Amino acid sequence: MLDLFVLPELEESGGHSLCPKMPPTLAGPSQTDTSLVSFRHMVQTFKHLHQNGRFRPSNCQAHQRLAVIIPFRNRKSHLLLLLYNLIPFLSRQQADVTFFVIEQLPGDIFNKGALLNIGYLEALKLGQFDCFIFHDVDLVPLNDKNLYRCGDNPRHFSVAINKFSYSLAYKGNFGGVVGLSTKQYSEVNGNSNLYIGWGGEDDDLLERVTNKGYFISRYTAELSKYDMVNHTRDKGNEPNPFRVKLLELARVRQEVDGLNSIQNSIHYNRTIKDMALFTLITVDIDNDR
Ligand code: UDH
Repeated sequence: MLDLFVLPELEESGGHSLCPKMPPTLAGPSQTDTSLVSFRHMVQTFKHLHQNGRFRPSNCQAHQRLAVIIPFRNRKSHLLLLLYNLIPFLSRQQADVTFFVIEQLPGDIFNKGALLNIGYLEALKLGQFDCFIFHDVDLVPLNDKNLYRCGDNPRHFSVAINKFSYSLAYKGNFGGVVGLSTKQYSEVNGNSNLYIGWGGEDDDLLERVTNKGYFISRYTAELSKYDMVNHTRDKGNEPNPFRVKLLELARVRQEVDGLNSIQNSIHYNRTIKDMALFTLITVDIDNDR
């Protein structure tokens, strides 16, 4: 049955004209809304928006079709908080957005790079997207002028996180929340599938992006503020001892490790479920294929 699950067809403009480049509905700086909500409450709250996690403006056509890809395991409270804040944030941005939560089942070590690749590949089987936003579950944006859109170069959105005193964690940081057009992500061959456990996959992606001649776009720190939810290190995502060695050969591996090799480098089964606010892709990964 699962393979019959397809997102509702994208009607093109539906007679609407393009939304303004700068949405008039933006509010600027905000604080994280920490109200404790359930999924049921959220589905009620946002019921005027579309099904299957697809939201779009009612009176104009968005500039881009966004897929937000959220890597996930055992962080339900973070996911609730993120969606409760991100849905209104993106509505104010007049975004056309579909959320995909890519959940790795317990068992093997967390493999964030592979989850992002699976999210990208599965999303494109279900719908058409111009722009992919890869979004850690624990980062809540604090200024809706931080426009979630793709451009000529990949964009790093989460520049100024409270945990790092609202400045870049380190020069060359390309983790947390990043956006690449569908074409850019394909061109860089996605993420590496080989970073098993915490660390390194984001630095590897930066190598891939710069190796293809792109540079990283960033808005100002003022616009790019985020709250990171406090958490301890997750079981099953311990630091990867091989991450530095892997990174040294990032550019050498780029053409043979990524979107084009996922079937060969890991073994995975996936199931897909419509959760109303988002599409849940559950993945059982065996890293030692
Ligand atoms: N993630 C999960 N579940 C996991 C591991 C990772 O959902 O078990 C996802 C989630 O989207 C998270 C992202 O992967 O936001 C990145 O993982 P992370 O939050 O562990 O990475 P980060 O570098 O934190 O943000 C590292 C551990 C910090 C320990 C701090 C102790 N003081």
